[in-house]
Amino acid sequence: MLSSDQIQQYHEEGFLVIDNVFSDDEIEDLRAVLNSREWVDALNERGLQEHTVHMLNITTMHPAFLALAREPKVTERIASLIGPDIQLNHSKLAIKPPVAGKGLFHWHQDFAYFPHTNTDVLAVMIMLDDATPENGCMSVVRGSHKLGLLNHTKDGYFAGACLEDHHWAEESNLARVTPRAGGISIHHALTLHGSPANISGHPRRGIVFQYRAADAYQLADNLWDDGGLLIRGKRTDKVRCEAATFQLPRFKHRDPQFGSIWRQESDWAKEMNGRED
Ligand SMILES: O=C(O)CCC(=O)C(=O)O
Repeated sequence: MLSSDQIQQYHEEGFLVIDNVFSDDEIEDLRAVLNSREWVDALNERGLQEHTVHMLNITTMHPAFLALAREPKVTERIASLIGPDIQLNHSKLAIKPPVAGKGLFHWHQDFAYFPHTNTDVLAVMIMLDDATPENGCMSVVRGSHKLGLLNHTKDGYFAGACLEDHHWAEESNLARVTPRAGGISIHHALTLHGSPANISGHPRRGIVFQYRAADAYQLADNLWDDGGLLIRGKRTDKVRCEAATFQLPRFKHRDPQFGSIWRQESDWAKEMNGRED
């Protein structure tokens, strides 16, 4: 469970850092998975390469990651934030290799990629290495989850990043997110965040689970392989809608990673509407 101070901080600032959630042995076991024959076989089967910065669907690739997504040390904590019935939206291994230019993420809100009917959606990152400014830790804009969904489009298409740079211009509004190995960070899906490339000379490994309240229905983008996986509580088949207007990401080029499963437009209507995407 989270303390009342932690719950208050999440609601006020849009993020939390909690150290010492996992023991050294537990983290060592997770690191060992990444060096195991089973993991290499899982990568080979899918034609993936180890240095992929964001490797999605990891709960489907190894039982250790499935168990981790359901680990009560995480799920009991986030139940204090998004309620008892929790689903996975997606999972990923977030490796920042020490390769020039790799692993930079421009300022964005995760929600812009996969808007839902309500905003009880959050990311948990479990650190397998200490997160530091040198290895490209995230920075967040404190309280930015209260700004609603910001503009992530350029020329009408999804840009993958927010272009309103005044939001992160004021250094005193920013917080570096630096959990140590075994610690976690939690951030609201509307929290504006970004991170630079890794210049530390060593890889930075984190495991990210995007969770959602079971009554948050996804409005756009992909249904990932583990999307909708029941993590805690029950499936209610209820939808809760917040009173807000969300921009759906409209993609200029079809990208196998970022589809648009619920376009709300038939091929015929799309043609009539004069849209080419
Ligand atoms: O890997 C990181 O440090 C940040 C990744 C990120 O910003 C994201 O996945 O939304």
